[in-house]
Amino acid sequence: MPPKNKKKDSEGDEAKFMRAARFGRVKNDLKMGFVGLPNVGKSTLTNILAGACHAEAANYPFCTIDPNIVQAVVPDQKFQYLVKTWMPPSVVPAVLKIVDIAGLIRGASEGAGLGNAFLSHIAAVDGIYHLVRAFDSDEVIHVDDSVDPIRDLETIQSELCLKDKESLSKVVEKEKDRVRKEKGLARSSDPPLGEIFQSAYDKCLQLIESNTPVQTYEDFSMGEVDIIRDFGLITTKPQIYVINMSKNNFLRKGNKWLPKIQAWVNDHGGGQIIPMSCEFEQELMDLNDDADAKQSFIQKCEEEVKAMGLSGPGFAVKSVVPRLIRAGRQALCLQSFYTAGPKEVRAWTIMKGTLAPQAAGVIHTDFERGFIKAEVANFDDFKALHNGEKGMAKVKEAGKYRQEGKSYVMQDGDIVVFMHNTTAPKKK
Ligand SMILES: Nc1nc2c(ncn2[C@@H]2O[C@H](COP(=O)(O)OP(=O)(O)OP(=O)(O)O)[C@@H](O)[C@H]2O)c(=O)[nH]1
Ligand SMILES: [Mg+2]
Repeated sequence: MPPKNKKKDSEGDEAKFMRAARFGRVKNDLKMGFVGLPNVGKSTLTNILAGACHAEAANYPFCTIDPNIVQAVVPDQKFQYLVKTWMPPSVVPAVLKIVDIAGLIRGASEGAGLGNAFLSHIAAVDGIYHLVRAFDSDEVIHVDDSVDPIRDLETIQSELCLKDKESLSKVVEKEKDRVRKEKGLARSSDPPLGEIFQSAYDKCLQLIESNTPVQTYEDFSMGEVDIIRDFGLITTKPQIYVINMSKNNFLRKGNKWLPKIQAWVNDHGGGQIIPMSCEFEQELMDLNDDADAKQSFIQKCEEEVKAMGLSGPGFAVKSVVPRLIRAGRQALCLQSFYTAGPKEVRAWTIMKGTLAPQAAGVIHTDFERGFIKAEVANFDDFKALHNGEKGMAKVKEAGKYRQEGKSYVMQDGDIVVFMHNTTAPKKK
């Protein structure tokens, strides 16, 4: 049995994602990666998310041999509002980097299929979209011959956990060597390890042996987190379960596997589940250049939903792509701030909790080095006050234009001008 989490019912999604990020890298260009069996739709969905045909998609296992990185534009109404306000010649939205990793199969952790190479590709991403096939199709071969998402979830999760088990055993041997050297003990001795190291190791091993991602465990101490961060485990990465259903199932918001998938995820530490349909999204995307055809496609889908006797806001026919991109960004704890002016409106990506000087450094390292202050307007204040003007005059009049210093923690959607001293000395 894995160690049990203490109950934290009141906790929102935000706090959960922040916790998942405790093991991650602190960077602004973090990547999500698609993980799953061959032929579950990873390349198809990567293409859809990128809005262009960057990755290959074919009915052939192992068609993706090199990891293929795409950039998905982050849907953002605040950004769109600023663009409409300023109408500048240059518009730069935030993007989420997504890696299309080739399919894993049973035994990958021991090198089966294109095994270990793919696992190293997974190690190189910061968060995982775990894509599971729940659609039937005689035309699309399933590597294990039948559609069974629970078996598939088990297969992939076991491979990730087996790989982590291997990493853990290397880590513990290395630590023992270090302690032996430190204490001048013989190579054959089995030295006791530090208390925090041992408890971190024991908890991780218990989780991994029960096929539960380490990331889902909530009650590690800060000391344990610091140690686990150096273990290099795959399952410390935040994971979102994406369920690829048929178009029909997607429209009726039901699939016989979904309750079982939900139960399986709950039994394995919990996590966000996003049901979607590549078939639906692909048909919709193919009509991107023809607004009328797109509208009539949606109408036709809505009629199908009605004909099934289903109605209400839960059955609205709309793309899940924006939600997928937002969820990926949220899982990586990324957020945007904006710079807006007559020449350019731009969204910049930072991690939650970033301080003003480091945010300035995302624009240019000189801005961080010579940081003086940030002039900040909250997006909602700007929208409520600017009265159609392309500038901050009205926001200033209302006393809502703030001067913030070095210790200011950037908030999602800040509109910022950084003041900096260009003659500040370079760091040695
Ligand atoms: N019917 C149906 N076919 C799909 C769906 N999603 C993907 N496919 C088809 O399944 C085949 C494999 O899709 P890919 O996106 O290449 O699969 P993959 O997961 O990237 O596979 P590997 O790269 O081999 O690991 C293609 O022929 C797709 O058109 C779906 O939702 N419904
Ligand atoms: Mg592929």
